[in-house]
Amino acid sequence: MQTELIELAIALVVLALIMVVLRRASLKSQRKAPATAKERLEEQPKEAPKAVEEAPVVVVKEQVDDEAAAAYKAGLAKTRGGFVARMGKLFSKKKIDAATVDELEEVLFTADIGPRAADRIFQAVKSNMSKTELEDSDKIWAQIKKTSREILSVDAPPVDMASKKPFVLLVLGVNGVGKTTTIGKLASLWKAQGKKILLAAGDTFRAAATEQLEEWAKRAEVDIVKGKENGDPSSVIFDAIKKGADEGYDLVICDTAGRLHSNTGLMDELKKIRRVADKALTGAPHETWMVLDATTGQNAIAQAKTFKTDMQITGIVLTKLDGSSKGGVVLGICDELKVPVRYIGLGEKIGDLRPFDPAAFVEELFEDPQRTAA
Ligand SMILES: Nc1nc2c(ncn2[C@@H]2O[C@H](COP(=O)(O)OP(=O)(O)OP(=O)(O)O)[C@@H](O)[C@H]2O)c(=O)[nH]1
Ligand SMILES: [Mg+2]
Repeated sequence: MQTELIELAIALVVLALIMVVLRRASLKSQRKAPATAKERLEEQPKEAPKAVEEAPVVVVKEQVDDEAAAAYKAGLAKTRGGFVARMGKLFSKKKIDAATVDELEEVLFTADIGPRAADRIFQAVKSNMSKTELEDSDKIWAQIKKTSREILSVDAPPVDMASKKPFVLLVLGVNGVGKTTTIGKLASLWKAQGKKILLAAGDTFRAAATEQLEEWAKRAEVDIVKGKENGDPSSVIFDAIKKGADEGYDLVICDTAGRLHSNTGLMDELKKIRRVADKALTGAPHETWMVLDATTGQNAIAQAKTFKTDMQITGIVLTKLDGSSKGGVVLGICDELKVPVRYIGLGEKIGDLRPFDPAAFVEELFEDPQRTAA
C-alpha cells in the first residue's frame, strides 16, 4: 500500500513537471508573434532602422544622378546638333557608298574641331578601314567615336591635390572666358568634398572683379584674400599662399585678370605671379589651368597655344558648352596642345561644372537621334 502511494506521488510529480514544460513552450510560441506594432518594432534587429533610413538616401542619390545626366545631355545639345548631327545625317543609312565617305571630309573640315583633329578622324576612317567596312555606316560611326576618344584621352596623371598642403591652383585665360565663375564652381565642388579652401582675388585690374569673386566665395562658403583695386596682383597671391600655409588650408585657388593695358603686359604679369607664388611656397603653383570659352571655337585653340608657350599650362577648363554648337573644339584643343581637359562648364550656376571624362563625353556627343532612329 505504502509502495503504491509512493508510486502515485512520483507519477503526480512527473505529470506536474510535464505540464510546467508544456506551459512554458506555449508562452514562448505566443511571444514569437508580437501582437502590436510597438512590440514588432521592439523585436526588430538593431540594423533594421538603419536600412529604413538608408532607403530614401538611395532614391535621392538616383534622382540627383538622373538630373546630373539630364543636365549633361542638355549642356551638349547644341554641339550635338552641329557637326555631329551633320555626320549623323550622312551615316543614317546602314549601307553607304564611297561618295558619302568623301562628304565626311567636308563636314569634318568645316566643323570647329581644328584641321589636325579633322584630318586625324578622316584618315582613321578613309585609310584604316577596309573596303567592306567602308560600306557599313555603323562601323564608320564606331571608328569616328573611337578616334575621338583617343584624341581626347590625353596622357596625364590625375591631379593629386592631397600631395601638397596647401595645393596651389592658378587659373588664367583671356577676359570673359569664365575664370571667376569656374573658380566659384570648383570651390563649391571641392568644399563639398571636405577641403578647406581659400580664394585669392588676383584680378585687381577690373573694378568689380574682387566683389565678383567675393560673391562666389560666399556662395561656396569658402574664405577669400583680397587686395586693393589696381594693386599688385602678385602680392595678393603671395599673401593668400602664405595664409594658406600658416592656417592649414588644403587648397588655394588664384583668380587672375584676363586683360591688362596690353597683352604683353598680361603675360609679364602672369609670369611674375608664378615667380612670386614659388617664393611664397616652393613649387607653387602646383597646377595652372587655362579657361577657354567654347563659343569662340577655333579661337580658343589659338589662345591656348599662345599661353602654353609661356605659362606651363597643365589643364584646361572648357566653359559655355551649353551655349555653343562649337563644343567639338575640345577635340582640337586636346589634339594640338596635348593638355588634358579637366572640367567642362555647362551653365552659369554653381553646380554647372562637370569633370571631363573622354569616354562619357564621346558617348553623350555622338548619341545622334537620327542615327539611333535609322
Ligand atoms: N552659359 C554659360 N555661361 C558661363 C559659363 N561660365 C561662365 N559663364 C558666364 O560668362 C561670363 C563671364 O564669366 P566670368 O567668370 O566673369 O569670366 P572671367 O574670365 O572671370 O572674366 P574677366 O574677369 O573679365 O577676365 C559670366 O556672365 C558668366 O556667367 C558656362 O559654363 N556657361
Ligand atoms: Mg574674372
